[in-house]
Amino acid sequence: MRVNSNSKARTRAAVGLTVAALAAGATAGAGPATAQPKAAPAAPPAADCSAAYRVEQKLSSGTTWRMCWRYDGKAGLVLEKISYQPKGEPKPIRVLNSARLGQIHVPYDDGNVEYDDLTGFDFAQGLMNLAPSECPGGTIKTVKVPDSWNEDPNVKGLCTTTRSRGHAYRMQGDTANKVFQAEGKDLLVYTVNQVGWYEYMTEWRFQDDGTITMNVGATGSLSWDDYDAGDGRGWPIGKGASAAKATSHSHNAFWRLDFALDGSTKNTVEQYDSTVTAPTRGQRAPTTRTTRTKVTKELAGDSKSYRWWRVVSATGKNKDGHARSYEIVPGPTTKYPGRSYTKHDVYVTQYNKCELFASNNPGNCGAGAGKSVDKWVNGQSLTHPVVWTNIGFHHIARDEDQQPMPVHWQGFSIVPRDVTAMNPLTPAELGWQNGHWRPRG
Ligand SMILES: [Cu+2]
Repeated sequence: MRVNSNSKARTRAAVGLTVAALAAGATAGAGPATAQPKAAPAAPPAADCSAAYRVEQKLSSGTTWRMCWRYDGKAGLVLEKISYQPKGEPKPIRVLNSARLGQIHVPYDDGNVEYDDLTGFDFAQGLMNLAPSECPGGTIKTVKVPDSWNEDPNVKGLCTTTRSRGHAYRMQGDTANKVFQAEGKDLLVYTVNQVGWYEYMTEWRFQDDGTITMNVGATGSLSWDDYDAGDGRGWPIGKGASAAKATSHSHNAFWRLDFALDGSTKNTVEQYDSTVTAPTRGQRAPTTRTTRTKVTKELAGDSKSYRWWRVVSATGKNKDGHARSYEIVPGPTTKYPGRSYTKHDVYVTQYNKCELFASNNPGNCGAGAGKSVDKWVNGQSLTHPVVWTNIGFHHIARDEDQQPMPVHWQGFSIVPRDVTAMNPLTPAELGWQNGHWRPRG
């Protein structure tokens, strides 16, 4: 996108037309698609929402993901009551109450403009119709867009499908004369939202091993209004040395995760740091020592080498008796130091239903509460932690960005740590190899 205020109206009009044209071409009267009823009949309903708003997928490797979805007039797709049930677990394990984008903040390098796409630029209203070929093997659900620009607010805009991700594991068995290997399967849930010239793909990937990966992909076109930046603030993308220069900019994407491990929001947060020291006398190699710090108060955290965080269940333990947890694994990021709310990689705030967007939050969360996530980190004790992640991408355009612009991705994962007592995809023959073991016979 990226339009100055003069051209905003023009751009928005073009967007509206596109959506209307597509909506007109969509099948009339197509109701919401039903969820894929693949769960084992004995499984209790984990997601208490009506069928139209339920996503339930049993992957071929035996893992079932369940969740509810809704569509927010600013955040777009919101996934709720997300649970994970690998084979061998008697009931679904709740992971998250709510998972959603928390903002996409886009400042331009020339200092002329910056956008809060979710709360300031109608991200949600830009939901795009998806062609069946964009959701191979899956189901496209109809989404009613709040405050739609179109006469018909219904958009065939939510794809749920499955995808292979290559090896889940491989092991040359010493105890059996065979190779143990399996292909990993993912449930994918995604939408495409047009904002000005850009199209953002919001993708949620639920792996059969319990990992959840959330990514924003930016595609569409470079803004047609920003082709004049020299002085190291842009990159030539047309013919020759005097070509138009596309202005560089950042996409700072935030996610907001409201954890509810084992159904309880009283989770705790821990930070781990490791220190490597040179060998002392008599040691052959450097030593590495890892320490845990309990995060009991709100946090503005900085990623660094040898540092990680996890959210720990208040109640649930796996069959080994270890507390269930999910580890936060950030993807590559370029942290933008230009705004107070982009200065840190991870924020943990005490739950407040008004605190929904990392910047330009529309709600008034109380006197002096401020409009951005950094302001909400003010020393409260954490009894119901909400995790915010900030993943930045500095986009210096290149010739290949025309045309269309290839998708550039940014995101992170949450990875189970001790949610199950073993690899949830362990084949039955290896189920005894938990902890200290040695080959039998
Ligand atoms: Cu960009």
